[in-house]
Amino acid sequence: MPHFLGLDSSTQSLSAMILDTDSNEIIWDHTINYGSDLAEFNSPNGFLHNDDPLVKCSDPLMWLAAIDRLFEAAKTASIDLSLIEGICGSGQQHGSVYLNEAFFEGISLDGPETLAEQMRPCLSRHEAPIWMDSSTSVECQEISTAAGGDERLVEISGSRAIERFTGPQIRKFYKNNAKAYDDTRRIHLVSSFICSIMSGTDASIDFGDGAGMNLLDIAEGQWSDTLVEATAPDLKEKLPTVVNSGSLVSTVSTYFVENYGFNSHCEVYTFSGDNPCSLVGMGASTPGTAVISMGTSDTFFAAMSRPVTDPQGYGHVFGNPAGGFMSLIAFKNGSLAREKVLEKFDLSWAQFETAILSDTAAGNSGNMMLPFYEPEITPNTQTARVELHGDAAFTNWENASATVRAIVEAQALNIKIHSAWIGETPTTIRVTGGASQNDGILQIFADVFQAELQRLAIGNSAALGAALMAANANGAAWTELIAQFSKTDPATIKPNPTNKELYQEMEKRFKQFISEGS
Ligand code: XUL
Repeated sequence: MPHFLGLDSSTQSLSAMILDTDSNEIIWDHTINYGSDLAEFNSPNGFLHNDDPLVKCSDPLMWLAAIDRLFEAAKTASIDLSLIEGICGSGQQHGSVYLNEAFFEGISLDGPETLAEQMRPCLSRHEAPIWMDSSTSVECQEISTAAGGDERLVEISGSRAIERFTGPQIRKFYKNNAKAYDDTRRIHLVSSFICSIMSGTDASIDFGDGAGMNLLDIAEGQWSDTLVEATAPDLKEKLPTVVNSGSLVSTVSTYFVENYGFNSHCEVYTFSGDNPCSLVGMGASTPGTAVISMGTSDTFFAAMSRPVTDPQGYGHVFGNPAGGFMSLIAFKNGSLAREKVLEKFDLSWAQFETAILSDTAAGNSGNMMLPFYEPEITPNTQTARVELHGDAAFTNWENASATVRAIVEAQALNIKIHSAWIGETPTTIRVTGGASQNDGILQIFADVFQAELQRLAIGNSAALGAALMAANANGAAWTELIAQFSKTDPATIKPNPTNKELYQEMEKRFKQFISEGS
């Protein structure tokens, strides 16, 4: 009975999923929440308070304390970790960990102390900037200028310079703290840092997560000299090597054998980012099926048969852990904006659903909204833009049901418009995240995209994807793994073909509203 472990070190928690590929069962699915389980790190939402709202950093020692806490919980639950044959993992993308010379010895983890205690002296920077940080606009500009412009950056790395991406974050650290930058000998992503810990070695970065750094030449699969030089001096020697996701790193660190009973033969494979892992876990690693993740922010991602880039510069190209490439587009105004409408009219989620399914019809009688409660990243609006266009009751905020439909129609149209550059219209969309439980929201997305919407039967697609990557690296075939574990809920949402033209017309009007105010 071979067991495989997938870890997901995400913004707010660390999760583990253990699969048995003989019985096709999930043996253990457990989460350590940073805010509630590790309150001593003062990070209720996974990051440290900063007076500057643009700055978002986490304590990397908290991520390590969570690993010890997780395997303690496995012991308590009598989970036999010696049955695990392979480990892979997922990390929140873009975040970076800065390590000094001591790291190369310290990573063997042969001391008696906890992971956090052993790694503390190896940090050259005590905070790790994470993907929520958007304080690097100046550095993005500088990198873009030095590298020959945004178009060139997109051509090389698959993305223009993006505030949350690792390269601009590294440049900011180098500019603000040259001495600590100089003392830094290794810069890891969250994924490659946690992989280093699990393997007790200085692990590589994979193409999936590496592409979210503004440093990788995605066609060559190598760090780009142009981008590395445009970012910070002597950076290349501080970066790990870059390899395929799921490559063999080594056997598990003796720390886990001695403290938690792992088998010394258990293998560790190169980790990836949470979105690439989720692509696999959602069973969407081949083109034709896209994924929309409806969380705090919404993301759209899909496997690509060839690496097309977004001419408008909003979308990104990352490596697909199952081979080839994937697209990813992030939209800041997801659940956050939907909740604003809910609160404004004091509705429950059940009423929100009824407003769509029973009280209003496709097209919303001509009423439309611009739904950007926070400055949006796709499209780039420098300020919040909430605008109502339509009849008097609607524009005076007197029609709750029409406003509910308006925000969801606007979000669906916005995602459709800004994912069109991928050029592969999905016939099936798999949905995940809190809002994907709402049939009203899903019906609008099905109609706008004219695609069938499916929910995954298992939550936490990133940890699942990581466990599947471990099983695949150990020899199991993708098709079988996905058929066994990435099962969808039989209740799918089908598009209504009579709404197709209506939404095509709305798409044109929506584009016009966006461009009018910008
Ligand atoms: C993707 C992104 C987020 C993080 C957090 O570009 O920034 O989805 O990976 O999970």
